[in-house]
This record gives sequence, structure tokens and C-alpha cells, in this order.
Amino acid sequence: MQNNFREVRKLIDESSRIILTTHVVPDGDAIGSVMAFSEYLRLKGKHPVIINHSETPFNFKFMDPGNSIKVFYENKEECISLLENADLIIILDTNDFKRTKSLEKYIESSKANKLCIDHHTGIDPDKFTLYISNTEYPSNCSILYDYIKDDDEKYLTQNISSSLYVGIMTDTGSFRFPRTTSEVFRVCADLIDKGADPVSLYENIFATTSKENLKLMAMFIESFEFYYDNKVVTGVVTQKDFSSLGLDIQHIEGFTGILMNIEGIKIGIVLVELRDNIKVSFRSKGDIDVSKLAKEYGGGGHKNAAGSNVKDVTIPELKERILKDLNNYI
Ligand SMILES: [Mn+2]
Repeated sequence: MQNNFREVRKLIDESSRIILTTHVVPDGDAIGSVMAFSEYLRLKGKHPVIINHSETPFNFKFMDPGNSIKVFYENKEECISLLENADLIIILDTNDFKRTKSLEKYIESSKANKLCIDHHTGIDPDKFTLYISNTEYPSNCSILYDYIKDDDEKYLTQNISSSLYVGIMTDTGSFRFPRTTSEVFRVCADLIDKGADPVSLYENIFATTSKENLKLMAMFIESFEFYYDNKVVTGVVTQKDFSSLGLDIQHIEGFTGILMNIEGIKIGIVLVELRDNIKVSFRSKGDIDVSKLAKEYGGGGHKNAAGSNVKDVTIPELKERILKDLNNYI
């Protein structure tokens, strides 16, 4: 059963050793969520600790000026002990322990209460003590905005407002994805009134492309192939592409957007070769539900944006399989 804000507040009030975490390769909504919520908890007199599997991507580092986010593999012993001794573990912007990667087994075995606040499909209620899971929200930070405001507007400080703004801006593709409603703008207007600066936040995140990153983008665009009467486009990034430029997965932020900007495209598929699997991102327009397709490959997500990680297959093999499956979608 979906829980309400009051029940969540009570659980937080009763907890003292609180850990926050989010998904692997965190995006703006993930970092915005952990930063905003940890600051809110501190204002409530708590001493939360953020532990993430991944290092914070370089263009979101400015959001954590005190370097407060602990990266699991950098402080393994300490992080394990914090997870084992916690009385509350809060999972934000994902509902799947697997997406916390190296933290998964410690979250699974910890006796702490587990709280999920998230906006993705596919939550397993049995995994959580309490959860707020609402796929209607365009970003997890939008849920946190409602939650914090419902507690007391005074907690919407400039820092918290800025973090929430980043989550909403990035998860709505800078206010152009389908769930960009008038409510999104009402919330962002309020966050700007409370000190979020849309100009500097945007520049910090998006105006940071290096020469190498642009080269990677060029290689990615070079890889485009079109199918189904130019309604489907695929793009590929290989380990070789990454290593030749000294880059990694955090540098492909925004690549799916390039595919979906092409006129007439209904479905975009990005295949990224990682060390031990292939990460596939599915994007679609309108009523085409790619979350079902992602599910067939062991993943999930939203109707228009979903993803999977697939093991023991090459990119050409996987691409061929997916393109065949698309028959049912296009
Ligand atoms: Mn999100």
C-alpha cells in the first residue's frame, strides 16, 4: 500500500541513523534528490549520510560543494558498517535495490527500516517498510518538493530549492518532455522565488562539454543507423570509443536527446558497451510504450524512456534482436 507523507514523516522522526542513496550513474534528479533530502533532514536535526555506488558525475559536483557524498568503493569498510548499523535507509529516484549496485546486498541484509521515494514503475512493496511511488511525477525532486512543502515551507531554503530545481530541469529534458505540465512551471517558479538560479544551474550542468566529449558525440552520431522507414534510429558507443578519449559512461549524458531530436523519429535506441554488459536506452514519442520492450530485456522505466542492462551478447546481436522486436511497436 502506498504510504502518505504523514506516515513517512513519523518514520523519519523516529529514526536517528539515516542513510540516503540513489541509483548507479546518478543523473541530475538522483543527485538533486539526495542533496535536497539530506539537507532537509539536517534542518530537522538529523545527521544523515549519503552513500552512492557511483562517483558524482563531474557536471553535478558543484551541487555537493562539501563533498559529502560517500562513494561506496572509496570507503568500503565504513560504508558497510554505516549500512549495517543504520535504522533507516532511504532510497531515492529508484525502487530497485539492484540499481544501487555495490550497496544492494548490504541494503538487502540490513535490519534498518527501508523507505523508498520514487517515480519509476515496477516497485516491489515487500522490499520496503514504507514507500511513496508515483509515476505521475515528472521527476523524483517533484515528489520531494511536495513532501517538503507539506511539512513546512521554511525548509525550502535556497540550497534545497536549487537541488530540487536541478532534478526537475534535468528529468524533464529542460522542460520539453511530455510530462512538462503547467504544474512543473508553477513548482519551478516557486523554487526560483526561493533562490534557485535557472541561469547558473543550467550552465553548470550543460555548458561543460569538453573537446573529448564533443569527439565522443561525433563518433556517436557517426554510428547512427535508420530503420522502419526512418522512424527508428540506433546509436552505439563502444568501450573503444570511451578508452580512445579517456572518457566513460558519465560522458554520454544527453546522447539519447540527440537521437530524439531527429525529425520523424518515433523510437531511439542507444547501445552502450560497458565492461561487463551492454546498457540499452529506449526512447519513444507519443503512445509507443518502450517500458514493455525494456522489460523483455530485464529492465524497466517509463513509457517514453526506459532501459536495460544485457549480459553475454554482442552489440550487433542485441541490436538485431531488438530491431526484430520493434515490429510489434512501430
Ligand atoms: Mn528521476
